[in-house]
Amino acid sequence: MWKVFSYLKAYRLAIAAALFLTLLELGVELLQPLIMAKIIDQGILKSDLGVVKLWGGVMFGLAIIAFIAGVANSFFSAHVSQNYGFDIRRRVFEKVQSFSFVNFNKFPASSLITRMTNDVTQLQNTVFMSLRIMLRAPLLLAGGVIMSLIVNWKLAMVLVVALPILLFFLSWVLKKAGTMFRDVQDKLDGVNRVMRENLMGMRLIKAFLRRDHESDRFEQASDELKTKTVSSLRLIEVSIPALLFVMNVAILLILWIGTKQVSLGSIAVGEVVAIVNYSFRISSVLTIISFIIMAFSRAKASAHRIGEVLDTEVDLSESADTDQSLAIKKGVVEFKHVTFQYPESEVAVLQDVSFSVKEGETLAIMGSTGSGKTSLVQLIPRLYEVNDGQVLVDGQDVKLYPIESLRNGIGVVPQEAVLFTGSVTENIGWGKEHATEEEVVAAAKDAQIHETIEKLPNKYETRVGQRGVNLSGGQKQRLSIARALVRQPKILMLDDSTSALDLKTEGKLLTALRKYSCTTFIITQKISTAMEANRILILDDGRVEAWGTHEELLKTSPLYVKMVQSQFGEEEFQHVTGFKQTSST
Ligand code: TTP
Ligand code: MG
Repeated sequence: MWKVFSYLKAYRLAIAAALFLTLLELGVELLQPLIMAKIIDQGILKSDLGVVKLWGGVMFGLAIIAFIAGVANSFFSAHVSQNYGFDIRRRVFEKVQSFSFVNFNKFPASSLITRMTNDVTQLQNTVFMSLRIMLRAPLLLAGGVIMSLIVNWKLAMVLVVALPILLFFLSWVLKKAGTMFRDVQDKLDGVNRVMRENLMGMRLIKAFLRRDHESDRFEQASDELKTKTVSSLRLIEVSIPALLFVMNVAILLILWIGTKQVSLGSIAVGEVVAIVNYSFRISSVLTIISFIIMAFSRAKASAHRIGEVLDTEVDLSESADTDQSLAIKKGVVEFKHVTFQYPESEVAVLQDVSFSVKEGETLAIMGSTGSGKTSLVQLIPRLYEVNDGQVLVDGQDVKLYPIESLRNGIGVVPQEAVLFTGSVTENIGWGKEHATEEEVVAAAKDAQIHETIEKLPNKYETRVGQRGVNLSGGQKQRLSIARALVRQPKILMLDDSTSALDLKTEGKLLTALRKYSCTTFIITQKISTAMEANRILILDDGRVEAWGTHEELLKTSPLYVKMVQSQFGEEEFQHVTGFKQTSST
């Protein structure tokens, strides 16, 4: 947690300037009652107008100095706190970017968003307040007591006794509120989660008429947040009157003892007035201190939550034996007895998987839903680590590649097309740094989306994603294929990416892909697509049921024959397989 605050180091000078200005302001504030005492005792009581004028002038001058110091302090405080917030946001963002999938499972997206926004703001506000008033409050407290001691140490003893009681109470509140506010931030995560899910699933909610249900869910999360916040604030609210009570008793005591001493002639009226004045200032500071405690407790909770993200160990990093010179040259892929299991799951999703794909060849992967197709291809760009066996690219274990050069050579088209807010060009060009206009158009043409784009209102400059035009499922799929193609990858992975395309468009796409001479993995449910590939891999519940050419599989894989039967009519079946349907079962 302290690491989070240590980023303030970069702003040492500005912080020093802000603190110096605070001290200046504080000095003026502490001198004022002293001057007031002088004006009363030497000016008013002795009817000396000259003294009143002189010290009145000094007080005015000091007030102007304090004003200027205050403005300058605000300037520095704002500078430090805003930059500090900016730094932390950037660091958290970069850290999250480096997360592996396993890391992501630990932090829900909504929680990461709260941490990057609300928690950073809490820290920012606290830093601003610290520089602006936080230091002033404890110093004014201590300074008030010290000045009182200087004015009249006997009378000031009352304050000296009251102070430890106040401090003990304050530290107790600080500790208790810290834990309470951590709960508050967790509840805020909850509210954000419901909100996020709702905004993303708006169409579904409307179609299913689940508005009331969702409203209830939101209300519940929101209510939990309210209850937690109220109970945390109550602690602070109760603490203010308690502190003021102690101080008021002290002031009464000072007045009582002071009056007696004045009548005995052992103390001047101005001195009593000064000490009472200091006591009132201390009282007003206590209210501020309560606010500060609240801010600090919140900041402590937020710093803890941000620290959790920053301290997360990225488990999928490069090891010592990484060969920095390695890069994908051919795109040969081989799986050797690969077994893989998701860290959060109990069972292996892939077991003893072995196969290989030659340079420039296409492998179709088939299998029922949940059989492990997506999991299998995720292992090639090393999004997850295998538990057993090896994944080799160009004959080298993927673990030996620098992650960047490994992933640079791979184009991924995920099962669910993801578009970013921006123009069509930006979305396609996203696949390759500094992609030229021509490269983008060429990729779009090959992905069979060029004609569709030409019909959009602003063609390639049309905005898609949020607040842009909506595209159909198949259009999104083809945009993400174009995004992968623009990379000119050595290995291309299409995860069910042609599912929404009609046969004719799909055929054109597959023909266009041939000229890319990249090793291609096509996950598909369609036999017609699979037949275009050099070989087909059939997965069944995480195991390789069969692997070979279409002709080979017709002889060796009952599962494949079944799929062929179910997808083709009798005549087509005969044409595709070369034998009558009845003879195959
Ligand atoms: P997948 O590999 O996603 O199965 P699939 O791609 O063959 O299925 P589909 O055709 O529907 O796309 O999942 C295999 C198993 O792994 C499944 O039981 C769910 C599980 N799984 C996880 O536990 N975590 C994950 O992140 C993913 C993707 C899958
Ligand atoms: Mg899948």
